Amino acid sequence: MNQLSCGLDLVSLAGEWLTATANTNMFTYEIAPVFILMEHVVLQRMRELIGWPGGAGDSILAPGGSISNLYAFLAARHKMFPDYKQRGTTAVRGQLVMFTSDQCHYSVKSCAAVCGLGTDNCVEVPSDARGRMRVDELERLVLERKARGHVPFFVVATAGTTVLGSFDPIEQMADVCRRHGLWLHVDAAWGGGLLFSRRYRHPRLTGIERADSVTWNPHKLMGALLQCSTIHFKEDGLLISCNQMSAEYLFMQDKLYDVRYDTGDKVIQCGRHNDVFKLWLQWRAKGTEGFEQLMDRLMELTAHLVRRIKAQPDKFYLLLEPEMVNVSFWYVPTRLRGMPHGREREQQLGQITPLLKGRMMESGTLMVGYQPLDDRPNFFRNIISSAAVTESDLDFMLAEMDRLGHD
Ligand code: ABU
Repeated sequence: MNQLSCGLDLVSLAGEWLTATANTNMFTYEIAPVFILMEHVVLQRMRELIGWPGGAGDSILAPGGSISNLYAFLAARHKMFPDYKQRGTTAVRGQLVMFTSDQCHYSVKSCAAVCGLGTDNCVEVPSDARGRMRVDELERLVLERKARGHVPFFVVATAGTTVLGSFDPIEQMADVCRRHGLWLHVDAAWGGGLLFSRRYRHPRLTGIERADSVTWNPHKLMGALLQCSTIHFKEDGLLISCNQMSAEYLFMQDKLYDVRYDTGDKVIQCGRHNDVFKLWLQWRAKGTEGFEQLMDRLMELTAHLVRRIKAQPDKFYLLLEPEMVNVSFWYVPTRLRGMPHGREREQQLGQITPLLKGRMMESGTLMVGYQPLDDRPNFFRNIISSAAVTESDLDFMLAEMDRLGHD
């Protein structure tokens, strides 16, 4: 219950074993022909699920969601300033600025730090009480930066925020991006799996097909073994044009085969781990319907936990109705049960939360993540992303928290 990536999918495990046995790199077709073709098939199918007609576009598997977000940043900058690759900062007149919500994953801000913008130029747009970006504020802040002579270029929507599991309003953000000529990236590292679910995809991911790029991590909600992260681009050809260095010892153009199957020059890494086989195998075993059932099941389990929390209002306090499988709550020990809920009680609950987590770890029975957020002191963030979790596990979890924390 502690991290976004939990559990063990046995088919994916089998894929990982075979991957290790083959022990090959993914940078050229000649040393990984079948795996490269699997990447083509799997990534095209994922682009179809995003909603790009016929699965058009281009994608790559990257070492984690943070690097996937970085690839999106680099492609967006390359699209707007194709000379940046050769000329560096002199290719840009004015200060580049990017926008994301104050609930985004920290890797988004890190793009600004590592790519020379500086974190002051990663504008954090305020979110509403449910953790969703306020689009009116996005537009106001874009206009404000433009008025200062800055150059907005990159907007990140989060589809499934790390703490609350909230979804930014992609459709409205896409409208703002269109009005101002900005690249829209959707960080769906966490929430992307819901694209499989006809029941839960909308309204959470409505408008994702309007994005220029999408991060989506199968190692999270879909249960693929770590690591398995993907980045998708609507425009084909951008990845290679942005990142290509044409190393002559590896990416010779006069090879026996169609060298477009050499994927290594699309990325800033050289060596690339085979992260596709376990996902391909898992998808073959489960089918698209199987992934849909998994998503629906995780959401049903979440609803069960929310019902159980609400049924015990003296012991548990739900912070908000979840949009995804993140359930945010406080455990209330006996001595605070008669106290009216307010700032003072929240402060005390915030102090109790890490102590209770410590007791969980010492007893060895469970772990549930916690964190403060904005003006809310430490609260629990329970994650249901393992297919092995059952209703009785969730009932046990609440009972165990009460056993360990009631005093
Ligand atoms: N990359 C986000 C993972 C954070 C978590 O598991 O809580």
